[in-house]
Amino acid sequence: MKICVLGGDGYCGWATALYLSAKGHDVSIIDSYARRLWDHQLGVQTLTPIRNMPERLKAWHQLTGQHIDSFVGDITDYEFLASTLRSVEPEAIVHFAEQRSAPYSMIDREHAVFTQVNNVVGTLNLLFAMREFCPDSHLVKLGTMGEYGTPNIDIEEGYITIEHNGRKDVLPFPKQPGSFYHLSKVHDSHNIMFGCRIWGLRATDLNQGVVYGTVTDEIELDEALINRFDYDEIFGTVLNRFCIQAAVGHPLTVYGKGGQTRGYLDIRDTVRCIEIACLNPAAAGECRVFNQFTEQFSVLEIAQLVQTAAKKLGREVEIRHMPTPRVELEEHYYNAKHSKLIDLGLQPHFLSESLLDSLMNIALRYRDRVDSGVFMPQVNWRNARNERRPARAAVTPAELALAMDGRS
Ligand code: NAD
Ligand code: USQ
Repeated sequence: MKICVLGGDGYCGWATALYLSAKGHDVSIIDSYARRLWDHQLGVQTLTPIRNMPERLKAWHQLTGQHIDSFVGDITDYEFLASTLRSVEPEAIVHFAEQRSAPYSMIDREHAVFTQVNNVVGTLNLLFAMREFCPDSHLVKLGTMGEYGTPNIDIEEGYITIEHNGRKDVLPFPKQPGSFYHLSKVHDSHNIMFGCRIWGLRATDLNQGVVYGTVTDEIELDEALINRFDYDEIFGTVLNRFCIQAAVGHPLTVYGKGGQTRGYLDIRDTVRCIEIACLNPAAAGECRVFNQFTEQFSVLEIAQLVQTAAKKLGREVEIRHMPTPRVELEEHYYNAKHSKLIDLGLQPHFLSESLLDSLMNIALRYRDRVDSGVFMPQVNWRNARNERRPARAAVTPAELALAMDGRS
């Protein structure tokens, strides 16, 4: 298939682009490299030294003979997006290209506004460009489990049957998101549903849980293909953060009681879920929702699993509870359905000790790059304006220029 991966320079997008290319699909990437810029502005960097896009793509071509096209631009720029889609004529469009950090969106007004404009306008532009230039293409959009929040009832896959005053209907599942970022995904979902309804577009909204891991079969082929492994308080997700904290002997930062329960999945399952969605497109006018995760854990359970795995590697690590900087339930009911991707053939990689070992070993390999100053949370949901520590020159201007190179 001809597949366009929006956000293909990012954590999930890069792994997905390589996986789809390895499967023989004709892949092109669209990315503005905005994420590399945000890291630079925040003074943080991925643990792993990711290469710039031209180097990544050259290495992939040399290793496999496969060619991936790259288009550098911002999808909030309609002319750029439309002309790119017109030239690529994709059968499927996988959309990862958003600002995806909840803490980033809660720093202050500017970051909240930026997040919602970037995400909602980008997705809206995409819907209009699809309608105009590739109306039969299938949109595979990354949503998030956090759109649902933590209701005191079972979470369905996108829709719920409701009986009210003797009448019955199937309606979108209620959304109670926990950050301005998660809210941007809810707004996207509504816009996508509307686009399918009025224009007959086809879409799959993948409500993904928290992703962990960094390696896939393709990424493992060569150091030049290395993927992101974020661990800072803004972009690091909890399981990845705990593995790096454990590797360097930092206490595991459990927010509050640690009863916050979420759906999780291995990045190797992310890439497979995307392939499954692409190979089984939604019908014209249909907006499907799949819950994309494989297991649910509380934060404390994850901390305990990491603590045990670290001990087996000879490392004692403390679990430290601290007040949660977020506004979230610290203990709650959680039971989210997630059978639709399994029904279509997903065979999950469940969280294992060997995976935790390998993540900690990656952390040890790059331990010189670990900045322990970015472990503690500084963005508090209750503040309208969070003071963040000044950005440090983690990435030099020369490195940034190199990262951004690719326009030529
Ligand atoms: P990421 O930040 O690593 O990658 C996102 C990529 O999109 C970056 O390369 C960035 O430069 C690009 N981008 C952002 N805005 C853009 C724009 N306007 N135009 C062009 N490019 C733009 O994020 P990720 O972890 O790979 O997440 C990808 C998607 O998956 C996001 O939509 C996120 O909400 C969703 N998701 C991620 C997780 C997770 O745990 N990482 C979990 C659930 C859902
Ligand atoms: N948490 C800790 N300690 C930490 C970091 C986080 O206890 O050091 C807690 C948080 O308070 C939260 C949970 O762990 O309760 C998950 O936090 P997270 O930062 O790993 O994930 P989250 O902010 O929910 O966002 C991530 C991705 C986002 C994606 C989402 C999926 O950054 O793009 O949408 O996971 S979901 O959570 O299902 O909405």
